[in-house]
Amino acid sequence: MHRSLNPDQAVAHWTEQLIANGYCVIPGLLPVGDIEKLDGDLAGDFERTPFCRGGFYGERTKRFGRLLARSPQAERIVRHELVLGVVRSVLSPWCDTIQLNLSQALALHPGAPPQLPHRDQDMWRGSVGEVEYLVNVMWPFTRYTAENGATVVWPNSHGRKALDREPPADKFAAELEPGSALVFLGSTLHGAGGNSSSEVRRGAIVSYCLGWLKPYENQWLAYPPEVARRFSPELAALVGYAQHRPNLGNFEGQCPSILLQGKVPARIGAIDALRPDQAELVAEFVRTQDWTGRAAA
Ligand SMILES: O=C(O)CCC(=O)C(=O)O
Ligand SMILES: [Fe+2]
Repeated sequence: MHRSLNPDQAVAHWTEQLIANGYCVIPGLLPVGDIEKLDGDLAGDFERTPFCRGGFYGERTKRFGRLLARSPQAERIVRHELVLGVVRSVLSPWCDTIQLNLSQALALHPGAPPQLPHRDQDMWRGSVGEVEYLVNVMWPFTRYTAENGATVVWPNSHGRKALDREPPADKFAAELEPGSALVFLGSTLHGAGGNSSSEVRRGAIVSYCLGWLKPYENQWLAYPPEVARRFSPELAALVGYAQHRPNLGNFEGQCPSILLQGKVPARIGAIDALRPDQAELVAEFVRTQDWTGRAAA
């Protein structure tokens, strides 16, 4: 049905679903072959990464981040155009630009108990019920079934409902096929299901947040300049080589993407990076300023 939607209509359609219900499952986003390649590139990491420790991550799970440094295929999921369109339309009321919050591969092994139901926005201590801080995207590499621990989602638990003491009664296991994705808000109650099957549930979580927040995964350490230098400008901006106007995340007062060019000057000099409304305010102030205290040239 959605094949008939043009890209803008598709963004509007899925944004509406996401905002109305707190989640949506988008089918057929990528060819299964792309997902298989990504899963294959990460096979050694899935094998050799130790199991997590702690009751939240879960001791029958393995997780590792920095997917963009581990597989060239990771950009396919991180920069998926429809997903980015949806994320931008959900988060743009509160920020100038979005940023990558994390890219994390996750294997849920047989015997993993269900995860604590939680809201990912609780990693920050901002106001609840007024702001959406992040959008999460779960990309399955294997099939996700109720039996192998498909993510459990509480529909309509988002936004102001995050203030309710009791969660809504209804929840469901988001069964997914590779190539599709589960998209949900930072305010939506969810958690990994329990894996009572004999198979490993593998996938990746990619999340995006307001460009002025501290991201969950330290993106500048995950992708230092010598790594980010190989990224497209769009990808580099998504992992933090961009300023969030006004002037946030700068390097020596300029856009940190300056570090991805050839030679970085020893002394750089700061340049305003303001939103248009702020630039106008400042320009007007400077224009009408009657300043006689200037030292003689
Ligand atoms: O593995 C899942 O299905 C969900 C994991 C999750 O929500 C988390 O780790 O924050
Ligand atoms: Fe979560």
